[in-house]
Amino acid sequence: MSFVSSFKLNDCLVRFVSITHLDEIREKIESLRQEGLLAESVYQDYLSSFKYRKPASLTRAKSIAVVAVPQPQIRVTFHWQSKPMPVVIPPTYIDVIKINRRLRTLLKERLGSNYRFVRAALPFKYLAVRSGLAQYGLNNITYIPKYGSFHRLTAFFTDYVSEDHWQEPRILEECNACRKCIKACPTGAMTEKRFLLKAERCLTYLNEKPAEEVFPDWVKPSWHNAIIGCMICQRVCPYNRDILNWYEDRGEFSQAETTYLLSGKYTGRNAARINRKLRRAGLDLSSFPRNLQALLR
Ligand code: B12
Repeated sequence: MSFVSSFKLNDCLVRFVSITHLDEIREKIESLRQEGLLAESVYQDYLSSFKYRKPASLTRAKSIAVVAVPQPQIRVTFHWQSKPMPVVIPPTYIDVIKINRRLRTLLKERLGSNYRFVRAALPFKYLAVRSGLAQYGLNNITYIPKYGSFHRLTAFFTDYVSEDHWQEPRILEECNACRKCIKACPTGAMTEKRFLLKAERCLTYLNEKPAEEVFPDWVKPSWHNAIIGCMICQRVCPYNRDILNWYEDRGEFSQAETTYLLSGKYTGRNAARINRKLRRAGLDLSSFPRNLQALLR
């Protein structure tokens, strides 16, 4: 029997690896931790929830389907001091649940409705690169043809049996002679000395924390460039040149709404209403007012 093992679903790319690599993935992450290359706070906040085993709901899982979903930057406009202030939300923050649901439907349509697909909690970049679906950029994120780094990654355990695409991790050839991202990163999260990001210095790590946590003193106000996350290393990347102007507008906030968001006092129906509006743009109240204050200042 021949199996489909690498294909496109609309603009999404799909690749499979065997679940026999789960131990190797865990060992890789754990060894980085033991070598002291992963800050304990980053490990606890993001990596400790990975599950390197078959899900209880799909014990007959055989493969992991890794998927790259192209996504634009999102733009929302805050009206402030009688001026429209457009702000950016990087790719990957929007429509997470909707995308996963849609992908499951598309995968079943493509491979057969008898197969099951259960979302995996695993390190997606590593999976994407090990499957050959994507390549690492020097800025530590992954790149695919045409859409560069503008894609969301996800993965599903499945009982579908595919060819195993496991391979050595690769870095974009274009990165060999380019240091633009390292030079542009203002926080020193990227250095020549190591490939792995110093995540604890990444602006995204700091502005994804709940708003009660103030930015450290070493963060210069002029560095803030997105309402959440950061676009600096992706914006300077020559590989992204052709998609840099790919934006989707997801709403406007009036002067009154902006004033409310800057107030930091959110209760009752007003809070619920504005949170719904924020969610359409991949945001929520948890990073307000800090991130908006930092941008509008
Ligand atoms: C933790 C995390 C963060 C942390 C830490 C980032 C990090 N580098 O780990 C913080 C909060 C800082 C962060 C920031 C961002 N993140 Co993030 N994050 C994650 C998360 C939850 C896990 C990432 C992870 O596995 N880290 C562990 C490290 C060890 O893995 P790794 O980076 O792949 O490291 C490997 C390489 O360094 C490699 N390696 C080491 N040496 C060498 C040498 C060579 C030559 C080679 C080839 C490889 C190599 O080995 C390491 C181990 O495998 C994933 C979601 C998920 N479930 O996977 C999203 C995810 C990685 N993030 C994502 C995004 C978009 C971002 C931001 C761009 C958001 C933004 N715009 O602000 C920034 C980018 C920061 C940056 N330049 O890396 C996307 C990436 C999509 C893409 N195109 O790559 C993901 C996949 C979310 C998603 N569902 O799409 N993130």
